[in-house]
Amino acid sequence: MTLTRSKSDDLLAQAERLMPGGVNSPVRAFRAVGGEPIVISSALGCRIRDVDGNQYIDYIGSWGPMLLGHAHEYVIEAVERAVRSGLSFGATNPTEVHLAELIVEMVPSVERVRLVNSGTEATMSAAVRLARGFTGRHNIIKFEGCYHGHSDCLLAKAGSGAMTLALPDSAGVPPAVTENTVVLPFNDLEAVARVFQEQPESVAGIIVEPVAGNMGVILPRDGYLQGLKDLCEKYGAVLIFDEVMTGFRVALGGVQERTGITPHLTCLGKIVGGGMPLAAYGGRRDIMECIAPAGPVYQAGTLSGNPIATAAGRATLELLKKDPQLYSRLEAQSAKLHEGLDALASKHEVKTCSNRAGSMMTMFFQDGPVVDYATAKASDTELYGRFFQGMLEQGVYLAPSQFEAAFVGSAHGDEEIELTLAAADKVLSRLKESAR
Ligand code: KE4
Repeated sequence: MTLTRSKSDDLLAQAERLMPGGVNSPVRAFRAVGGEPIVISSALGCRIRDVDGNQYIDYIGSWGPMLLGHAHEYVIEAVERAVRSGLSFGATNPTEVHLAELIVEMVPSVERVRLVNSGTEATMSAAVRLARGFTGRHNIIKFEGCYHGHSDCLLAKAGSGAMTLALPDSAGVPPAVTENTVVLPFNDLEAVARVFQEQPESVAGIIVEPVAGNMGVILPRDGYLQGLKDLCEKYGAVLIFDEVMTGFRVALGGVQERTGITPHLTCLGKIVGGGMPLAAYGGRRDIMECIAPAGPVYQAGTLSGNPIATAAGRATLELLKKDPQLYSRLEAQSAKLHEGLDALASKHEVKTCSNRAGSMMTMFFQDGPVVDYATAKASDTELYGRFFQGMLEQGVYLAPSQFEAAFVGSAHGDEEIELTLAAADKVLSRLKESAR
């Protein structure tokens, strides 16, 4: 079934004449899976509709924010009420105070919080500047395959040896900017210990996705997160959990609630803004009190804590708070999808390995196991691209890259899971036939 897509194509042609790649964020261009993206005109619950009227079951959910489904009436009504009182004041407003209160209440490590406008801002301010300002040290450890937004010093790739400092991972980033970034393999605690042993006074902080989502979903090995925390506490470095994707996703209080391992700082985004441009960083009081105007580490933002964005975030967190069974329902639906896809891949003899943390998952097209960037990269990305395109034609919208997560939300009911598995049955059988 080929989708009618003339209106998408016309708009994309116009978009490409106006915006680099026709998009405002690279992954949306479908370069990793081939073909042309679709232009989305509306969304409701777990479904999206494109400008040609095609409808899809959506497993991207705006890359994570739409845990409660698109256009949830409680969130929409909160935003509608807020806009009638003005869009932005550039001053403290009641809603940002209420949202800050909810974040401090829900996220175990957060005693003080600063609201910003994107995950990139949160990690840039927390990971780099605040950890450096608090410790007086310069080096930041990050992990290969983990993505923390596009700030210069975090767009870095491993140098020639584990001990050497990182190289830029994007044009336009001067080598001098990544010289204080150390990039190590994810899930390798020994590699981190060696850096601390070699340079005990140099590391300002470690930033980690406590469950990785940006090389596909990869879970931390047993003991890994606690090991990172122990090393940070032994050597006086700041442990930062980048929970932009996992916060309010894998549990109300994120990975730190699921594991009981609390970092010194946490970055939040996506769900915390309910789909609006809002993110946050927070953590231990003495560290956060270093942030201006309370302390000497500068960070600012015209629209930070904006009354409309905070209305969406507050309404979202209020819904999570008053639905204690939400995460067990999400677990059940996600497990149904996960196990169903695994069974179908086996049935059609397509090699896959699925990793899942709560309602975020990735089906890697390979035998597995997938435990770090190197093993993730061994996946058959061409086969994933064909699976993606086949599912799109069947009305299922997956992440347009093997190295992203799929998200199940509270609006994905039994019907949608069954429709998804029926689509996967057809597509995987075709993949097998064409592989012969
Ligand atoms: P933003 O600046 O895009 O709001 O957040 C950056 C970020 C930080 N930390 C983590 C763990 C993240 O996953 C992200 C952004 N995630 C990507 C999806 N892999 C956003 C999608 C996109 O780049 O368009």
